[in-house]
Amino acid sequence: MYDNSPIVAISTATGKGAIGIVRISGKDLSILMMNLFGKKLDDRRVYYLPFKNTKNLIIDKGIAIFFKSPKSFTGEDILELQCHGGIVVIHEILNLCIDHGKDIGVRISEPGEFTKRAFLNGRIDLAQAEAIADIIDAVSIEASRSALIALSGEPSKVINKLSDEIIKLRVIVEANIDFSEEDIILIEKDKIITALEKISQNLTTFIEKTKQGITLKNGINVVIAGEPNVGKSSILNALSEEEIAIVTDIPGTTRDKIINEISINGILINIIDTAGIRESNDYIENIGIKKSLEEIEKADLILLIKDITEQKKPNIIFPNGVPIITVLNKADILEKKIHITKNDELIVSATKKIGLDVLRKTILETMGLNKTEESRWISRERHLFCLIDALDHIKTATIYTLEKNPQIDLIAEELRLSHKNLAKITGQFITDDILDNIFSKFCIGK
Ligand SMILES: Nc1nc2c(ncn2[C@@H]2O[C@H](COP(=O)(O)OP(=O)(O)OP(=O)(O)O)[C@@H](O)[C@H]2O)c(=O)[nH]1
Ligand SMILES: [Mg+2]
Repeated sequence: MYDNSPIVAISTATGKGAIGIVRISGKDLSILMMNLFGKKLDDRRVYYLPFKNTKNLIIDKGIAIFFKSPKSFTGEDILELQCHGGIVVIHEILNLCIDHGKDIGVRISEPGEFTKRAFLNGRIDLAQAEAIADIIDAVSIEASRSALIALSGEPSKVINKLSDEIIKLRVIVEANIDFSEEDIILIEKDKIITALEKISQNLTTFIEKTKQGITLKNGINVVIAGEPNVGKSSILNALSEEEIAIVTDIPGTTRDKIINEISINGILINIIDTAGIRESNDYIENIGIKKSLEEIEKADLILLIKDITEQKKPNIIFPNGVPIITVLNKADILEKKIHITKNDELIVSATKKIGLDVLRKTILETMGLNKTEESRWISRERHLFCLIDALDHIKTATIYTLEKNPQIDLIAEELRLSHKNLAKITGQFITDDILDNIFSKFCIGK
């Protein structure tokens, strides 16, 4: 049970602004409206009214809009007051809402409480609620667009479809619990295996999309690595279209890691330039090299830069599973016209700005984000963990089904657990502490 007393909050950002919005949500706001305006406002009508405090002093004049339950964001009555955006004014409006709302127990909302109510009242599911925070937190235009797709409920539709498939299969499996083992082997085994494989495939595809969605949310960490003097900092500068890092012909110029955020096709990329890796006796340079190796370990993608005129095999151990794009720099010296070698190495010139578009495109392609897909949505690690668990249970169910004498109750239990994990994403199955954890990260007033 949650405390469902009426809540109020300033919904606009802190600080001075042209307008400020105070929002109140509660089961029934009739008494509050009577206290504030001496009348009940009609649903979804725009009013221009004085906002008076309990001593009848006009604090401001502004717009009031009432959204009647259940057709409102929270599913409760909502009253929205738009006033001038002065810091003092807006706080006074907040206070007068609390004073006028004493009779019905109006209190200041907790972070994310409006959205939490929208979820608890069935206006949106949990994945959609999270998408609202993701729109607010979006770090790139693509992240914001994809969060909007998540808010529209597209990923939830896929999850619900997958859940339906699992439930259907559970019904088939459980219908066999009363039969003998031989019966199931004869009648249903192939059907169950086919259905499990299909669900497994669909889950795997969904997991891939979710990984991309997480990348969209967080941005891609691209680490530029290689030997000293190959042009790593020059590539950082060229991709940033700004002279950020110091470039000299002295090997060992860069020591500290240098991070810059760029956008490729609206997607956030954190480019990290690091110290060139080599055997060195220089104390400071060695600290830089250690930092480089740490960054390489954490990278989503590595750009391995080589000097095209003196290609050496760099003495770097790269982590497993992290994609690497090999870039042969200083192509202008050789006057090469091609952009990609037989070994998929990109040929560029940082100083002459040759091959940079191909490099940008390859970065997105390698991360699976090259196409502007209509159905790309933002995602969270929480969803990924639930999906991986859901897939694990389907795999275990498959192993049980393939056994010589399958135990129906074990298969049914695995299907139940798989479904439960999917239900966690949309919030049909969720514990209070997980909910609190999700909504506590929202801003106040949302
Ligand atoms: N001709 C040519 N020279 C380049 C190119 N890119 C970089 N250079 C030169 O190569 C030298 C080293 O460039 P940096 O960008 O500092 O190389 P780095 O890999 O960051 O070097 P460290 O920080 O020492 O590891 C500089 O003199 C650059 O001007 C290129 O595309 N063509
Ligand atoms: Mg450098």
